[in-house]
Amino acid sequence: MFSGRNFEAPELAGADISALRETARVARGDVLKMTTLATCGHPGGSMSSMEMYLLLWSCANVNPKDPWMQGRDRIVVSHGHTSPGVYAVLGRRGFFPVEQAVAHFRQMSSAFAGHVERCAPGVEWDSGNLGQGLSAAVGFALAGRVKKQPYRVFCLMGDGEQQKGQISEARRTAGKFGLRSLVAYVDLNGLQINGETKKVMPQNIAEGWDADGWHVVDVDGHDFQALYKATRAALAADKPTVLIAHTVMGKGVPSMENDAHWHGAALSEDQCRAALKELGLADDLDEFKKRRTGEKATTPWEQAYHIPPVHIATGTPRTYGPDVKTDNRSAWGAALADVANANKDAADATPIAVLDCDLLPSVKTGDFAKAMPGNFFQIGIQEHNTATISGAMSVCGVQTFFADFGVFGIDETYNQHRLSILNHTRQKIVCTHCGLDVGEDGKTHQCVDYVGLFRNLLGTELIVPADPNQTDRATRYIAQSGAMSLMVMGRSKMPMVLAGDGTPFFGGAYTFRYGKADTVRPGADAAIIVMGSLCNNAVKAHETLKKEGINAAVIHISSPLKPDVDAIRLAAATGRIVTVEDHVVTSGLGSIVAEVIAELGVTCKLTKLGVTHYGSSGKPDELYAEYGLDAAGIAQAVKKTME
Ligand SMILES: Cc1ncc(C[n+]2csc(CCOP(=O)(O)OP(=O)(O)O)c2C)c(N)n1
Repeated sequence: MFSGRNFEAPELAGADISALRETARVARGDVLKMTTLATCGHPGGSMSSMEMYLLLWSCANVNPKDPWMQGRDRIVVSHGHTSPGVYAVLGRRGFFPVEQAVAHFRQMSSAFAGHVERCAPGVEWDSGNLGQGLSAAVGFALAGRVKKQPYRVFCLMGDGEQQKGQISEARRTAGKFGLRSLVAYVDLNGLQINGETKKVMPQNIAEGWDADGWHVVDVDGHDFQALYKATRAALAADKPTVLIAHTVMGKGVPSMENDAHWHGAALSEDQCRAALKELGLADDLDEFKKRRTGEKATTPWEQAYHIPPVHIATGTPRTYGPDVKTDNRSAWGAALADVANANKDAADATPIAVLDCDLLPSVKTGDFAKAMPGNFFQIGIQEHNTATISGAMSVCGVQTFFADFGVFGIDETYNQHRLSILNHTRQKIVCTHCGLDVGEDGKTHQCVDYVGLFRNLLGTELIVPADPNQTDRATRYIAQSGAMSLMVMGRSKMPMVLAGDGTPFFGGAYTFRYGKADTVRPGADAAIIVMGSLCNNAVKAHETLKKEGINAAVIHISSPLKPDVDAIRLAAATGRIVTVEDHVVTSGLGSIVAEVIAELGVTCKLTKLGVTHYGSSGKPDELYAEYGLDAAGIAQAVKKTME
């Protein structure tokens, strides 16, 4: 029996250390062969992190035969460019046949991508966008807390990577929440792409971790016993621990050691053969060369992301009456609290968590925090970190909501969301204060590009509700959805959108269906296609036009990324469409409608109303008037299309 299983024994047995050393030697050969065959990749850091990888995937509670085992320890590799080292170790530990990784590293259709991806069994988080892995590890640890699962989380990083600010956000978060189950490793090889880390950007690595409330322990990163004992002690500590692992880039092949060139360059074939000799390994490069071209690379594990299904009761929708004036964000906060109360005592309910960045009163998550105080996490003004944490929590089966203002929760954190969708996460990003509707805060706070940005994130859902009634129902929809979702709303209070008979259009028995447009007013002369809280202005424009004998339909699109093609076809049949959005006119609803019309091959005149230049401070209604997004402007645009 291997002595280090689950870090239970006080130390590793001598025979196990010998076996680990032998595996490390062979795995270094794998690293060299895979990078040489691919003619690219990152052997240097792969070889300096080798002992840490091997120790963790040998001693942690993971199961190569069941990589997605419930309650497993999570090992997050943040410096994802060291993928050759990760694949070599995972292969040697039996997560998959190592030969597949050696033969097909970085090859089209292979599971063994240039930077680690979750489609390779054993990999927990796609990474390589440096600085995000510790936040993911914090997310895994918080999810373990919420789910009451006592697994441990290990996070490995580079030393150059420590220059990223997001790491300090994650450190503070782990310190604040006392994440004792979390152990971090910094591969201190002293080198990065441009040479010595201390010259590229001087940094006080140990002091930074210490200041943020971590135990800091120096360790020889190539000494299995030292790493084992330090990790074991870390797991028993009263706060999170970082091991500063002193290592050598290119370790194991003297001609590569301590040379930044090998950070991201492959050996030539001749150099590789010589290095294999230095490592005392057989030269089987030609065999793998044949395999690389002779067999097709595949990703047999692609579907195996194993996020548990969602079980959430959505409660009873609220209806805000015709005389009520309120804002979408209050409706979202109330519906969220309803969902929390409907699930908090249900044993089989998917756990819910809410993350806030110091904006609780404005983003209306206070009632949730009262209903489920243990599931509410105040992360402070650390949006990059929060965005990644929410994604990571969601892949552990926690329905996680990240509520923020649009400019911070969408614009500021775009790359974090991008990495989240690549990681098949399903968190809910809920952003208030979007559009010109943020008004007096001015252009720095007017998030007017949310559709444009999220159009790029393939597979995400985006909902822009028209009024508080639709917001209520959309909130309940995203609460039980398995997709990564963004819900966008403004800031202002508004009256409800009413049907022709004066009842709330989106209230009562109205059911929100993602991708379904709502015809708020029928009309055959023209169609106003509107998104979000400008719906009321569109209805007013409809009424003005009616008095002048023009019957313009009002169609509300709340799901611009899944446009309702049938509704747009009917709108186009009127011959004139005016799109209306509190969003940059070049990348939002109008562009999407234009695309649908072109793809349908129908003929129709299209006028796009939206944000054409950055706004100023002002009351939302004044701003809307300036851009022609008020009722008068919309009516005017419809009339113009009819000239
Ligand atoms: C956010 C981000 N910026 C830049 C890069 C490009 N990049 C890849 S590796 C690297 C250097 C990393 O140095 P270190 O963490 O010391 O890793 P090592 O050189 O030890 O492998 C850089 C700048 C990146 N992947 N992510």
